[in-house]
Parts: sequence; structure tokens; C-alpha cells
Amino acid sequence: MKTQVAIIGGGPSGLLLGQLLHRRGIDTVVLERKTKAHVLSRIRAGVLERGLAALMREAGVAERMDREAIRHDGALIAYGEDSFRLDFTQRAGHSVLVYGQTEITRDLYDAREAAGAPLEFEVEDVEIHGADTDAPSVRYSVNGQPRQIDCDFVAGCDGFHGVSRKTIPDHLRREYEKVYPFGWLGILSETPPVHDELIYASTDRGFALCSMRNPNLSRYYIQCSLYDNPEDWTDKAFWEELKLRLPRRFADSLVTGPSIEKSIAPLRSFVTEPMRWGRLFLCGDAAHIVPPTGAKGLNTAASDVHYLYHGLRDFYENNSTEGIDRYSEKALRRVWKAERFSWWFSALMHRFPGQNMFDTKMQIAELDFLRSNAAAQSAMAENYVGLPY
Ligand code: RFL
Ligand code: PHB
Repeated sequence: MKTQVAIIGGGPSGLLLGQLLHRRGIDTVVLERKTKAHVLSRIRAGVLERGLAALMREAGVAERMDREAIRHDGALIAYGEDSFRLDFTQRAGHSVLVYGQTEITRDLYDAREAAGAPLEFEVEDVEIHGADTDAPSVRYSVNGQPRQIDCDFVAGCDGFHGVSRKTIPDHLRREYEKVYPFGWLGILSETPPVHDELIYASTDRGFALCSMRNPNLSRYYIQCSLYDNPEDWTDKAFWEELKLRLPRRFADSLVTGPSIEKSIAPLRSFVTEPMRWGRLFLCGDAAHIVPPTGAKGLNTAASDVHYLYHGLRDFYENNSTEGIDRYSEKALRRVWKAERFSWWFSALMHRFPGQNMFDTKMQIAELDFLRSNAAAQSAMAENYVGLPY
């Protein structure tokens, strides 16, 4: 098989890139290791920056998002019984959309299927060959049958555990990593959200986040130990712990119910440099991971897609390699800023094992400062709603 851009990974990065390129008449093949049902069962991001929303519109897949997404103009930051509202529109001039990653992925699958563009599930043994030549290829198998795609470019959109990053030789690749000593236990429940905006809460018992998907679907997280298993946490234990981490007025009005999903995510900051090797480009979680505190993972994947899409368009439409030559540099500049924000917000809001009272006082002093300082709130809000591409 031949195509122009072989896309490894059928998560949001790969599907969005594929759809944008398809709209410009650039052929792609998307290869996904899992089944469609599996990809759609993963509950992940919920907050979209305007840059991602704009890409969905440009890709022609925003109709449902524009109808169903909830616009959020602010979020509540709570610490103990204290709290303040971070007003995104007042402080940064933009809002965010609450619309699940699952819905984004579903809309992109529907569009790809409607366009009849090639998408293969359950591919195995994916290998990238000749990335440092003018004629790369991707070899893989389906049901034990070997296959090959010859292409102009390979987009490595296969997430943190994919093969693309590891295809770049070790001596050309530099990795930066910070692993946090805790995780997030998340549940999804068919209950009305406790508040009409997100609540980020820092307490002596650890961090908690109240988020949502729609008016009758809530998403809640609590900081947990890395040694916990989701099965160790009954729904009752989860709700009790969540209540202990929220200001009293929210704890008292929280509507609880059975969880319909429960999972633990470890927290990690990770960046690999460069994001390009010859004709292979890394995109999204394949190249970088942020702790979810700042809601930046999917949004940073989207900014990579933006730079790569424009680079590839430049190549095919204007015969210029400038965009792809500068892809890694442009993408990384923005990635590092999202890493910084996510790292800062995570350090501010969580209790770290071994943290002493001085460390806690520093966190409280910083939150007090944020509560009372317009400039600090602007800096935070600008990062939260998303820095420009
Ligand atoms: P994905 O979503 O991991 O998709 C990669 C796809 O590649 C497939 N794959 C392969 N396919 C073929 N061959 C191989 N060898 C392959 N190896 C892997 C995988 O099966 C998968 O389908 O990466 P992508 O597309 O770059 O998207 C990144 C986002 O998924 C991720 O950054 C976000 O979910 C992070 N994240 C959040 N981001 C936000 O912007 N806002 C949020 O509010 C937010 N909340 C979160 C999050 C992530 C979380 N978890 C569980 C990690 C909350 C949580 C709890
Ligand atoms: C979510 O709704 O899943 C969510 C929202 C905000 C975050 C992280 C996750 O910072």
C-alpha cells in the first residue's frame, strides 16, 4: 500500500491530523493497535483550549462539540475552607470548553469513516523503516498477515507507550522526566456536578478535582497513593474522602451515586527532544506527558498537530520544507511552557510524601497571593486557557 502520510496511532492526535490532512486532499493511513471500542472506553481529558476547538472546526468535525460542549469562563481554586474564583475571561480574555476526549475521538472516527479514509484497528508489530531516508515505510501485521505502507512521511501519534519515539536512535534522542510520588484516582458517575465550574481543591489530605462531562455526568478525582488499586476503593470510601477534601458548602451539597468507571492514573512530566528524525515526526503523548492538573495533555497534542499539519501543507501545497524543518523547534517551545505550567500547578496543589510544614506554608502563601493578586491570576488564567500557537 502507498500513502502520503502514514499515521501511527488512532487516538486524538492521529485522528485529528488525519482529518485535517484529508480536508486538504493529502492521503493518510491511520494504524491503531487497539479496537475502536477500547479507544472509546478510555476516559481521559475533559477541558479543551480554544486552539483545539478551532482545529476541530477547521477539520469540519465540530458540529456536535459546538452544540454540546459547555463553555467555562472560570474555575474555583479551593484550599481548606478558603477559595477564589479564577475568572478566565476577565483575566485572560478567553474561556475553555468542557467536552470529553471520548467525544472528540468518537467525532473524529465518525468523520474518518464517513470520508472512507483508511483506518486499520488491531495492528501488531508496527515497525518504522527508512525514517532517515526519502522513502520511509511502515511494516506491521493484521491477524498474523504482514503488511507494508510506503509513504512520504510518518506521523508518530502512538502515545507514551508507542513505537515511534523508540525508533529514533538513542544517541540522537534526549529525554527529560519527572515522576510524581502519587496518582489520581478518578471516577465517572451519573450524578449532577457539585458546581457549575471545575473545583481544584488542595487540602492536608491531598488534592481533589471536581469536573464534569455534562449536566448529569460528573468526573471526580482524588490524589491517591501509587500503591492503591482502584478495586481497593469502594464508591462509598471515594465519596467520603472527596467530601473531606472539599470546602464544607460543596461537601454538603455533593450528590453521590454509583461509579460507572474508576481508574488510577500515575502523574508524570516527560519530554523527548527532538520531535523529528528525518521523515518521522512525533506528535502528542508520543513525545511528551504532563501531569493532568493543568488539563494540558490533549491540548498540547493539539498544538503539535497544528504545527505538523501546517508543515505538511507547506510541503505539499507550496513545495517548501520550512514548516517541517522547524516543526520540532516550534512544537517544543510551546510544549515546555505547558510542562512548566502543569508542573507548577501540580506542585502547588498536591501534598507530597515527606512534605514538611514549611513546604505547606509556602503552598498556602502562594495560594493566598494568587487569591489577592490580579497579575498572578492573569498569568495563571493565560496558561490555563492556553497560550497562543
Ligand atoms: P493517546 O491518546 O495515547 O493515543 C495514542 C494511540 O496510539 C495507539 N498505539 C498504537 N497504534 C499503533 N501501533 C502502535 N505500536 C501503537 N502504540 C500505541 C494507542 O492504542 C492509542 O490509541 O495519545 P494522543 O493521541 O497523543 O492523545 C493524548 C491524550 O490522550 C492525552 O494527552 C490526554 O488524555 C491527557 N489528559 C488530559 N489532557 C488535557 O488536555 N486535558 C485534560 O483535562 C486531561 N485530563 C488526561 C486527563 C489524561 C489522563 N490519563 C488517564 C492519562 C485526565 C487523565 C486521567
Ligand atoms: C477531566 O475532566 O477529566 C479533567 C479536567 C481538568 C483537569 C484534568 C482532568 O485538569
